[in-house]
Amino acid sequence: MFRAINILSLMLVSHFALATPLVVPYTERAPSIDGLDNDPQWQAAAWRPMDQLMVGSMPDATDFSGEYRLLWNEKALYLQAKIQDDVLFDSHANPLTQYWDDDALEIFIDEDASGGDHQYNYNAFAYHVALDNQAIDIGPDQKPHAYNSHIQSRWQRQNDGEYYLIWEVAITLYGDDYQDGADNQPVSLTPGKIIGFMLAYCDNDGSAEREHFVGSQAITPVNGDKNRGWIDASVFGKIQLKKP
Ligand SMILES: [Ca+2]
Ligand SMILES: [Ca+2]
Ligand SMILES: [Ca+2]
Ligand SMILES: [Ca+2]
Repeated sequence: MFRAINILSLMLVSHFALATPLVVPYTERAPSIDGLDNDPQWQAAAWRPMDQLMVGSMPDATDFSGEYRLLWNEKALYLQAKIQDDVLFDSHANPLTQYWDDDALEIFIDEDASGGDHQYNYNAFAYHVALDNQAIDIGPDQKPHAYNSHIQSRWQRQNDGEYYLIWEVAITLYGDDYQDGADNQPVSLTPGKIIGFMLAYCDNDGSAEREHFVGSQAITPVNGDKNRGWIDASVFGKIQLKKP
């Protein structure tokens, strides 16, 4: 019995330890961050699902569904998400108030893929990109801040018989030595680099709190809670930058 459990836990550990990072292709020319899907560069990038429930109930496809793809060059990581959300909702005018309860694209970045606690430090970032394109996370002072210089964001509604969003983001990466108010230098990206990454969407269509929080990673619950990404970078997935 114990032996069976030990073998099972070893299999689980090795599964996570050996999980192959998702490959991100290189693009010399940055895609236009304009919410339009007409950059030929994106054709080289594979679509990845956003289908893992973290908070609330699992929405049906018209309520929320999403997928994303990534590109990189030395300057930035480029994200394009295709999001279906029936109601776009932003009930808190102050971007620093309950930003997780308004519709938001949440981008988790752990520049050195270290994993570990990042709740009140810069070991990793959890950028809540709001409908007004501002990017909010909690700083070491345990207060929310806008990190708008890290995130260039633009979305537009599109229609292919149904309405959806194309949401494009250029993400500038900063290391765990980032300091508030300092002259921080972004990290120049290089081939082979492994980065901790997760993407999620906070969907609210008119409730007091968000109705669904769905992301790209399956998360092992802690005391029944799968909403671990804003605290623990170890639950992020990993991506690897490839250059032909
Ligand atoms: Ca574009
Ligand atoms: Ca919705
Ligand atoms: Ca880190
Ligand atoms: Ca919504």
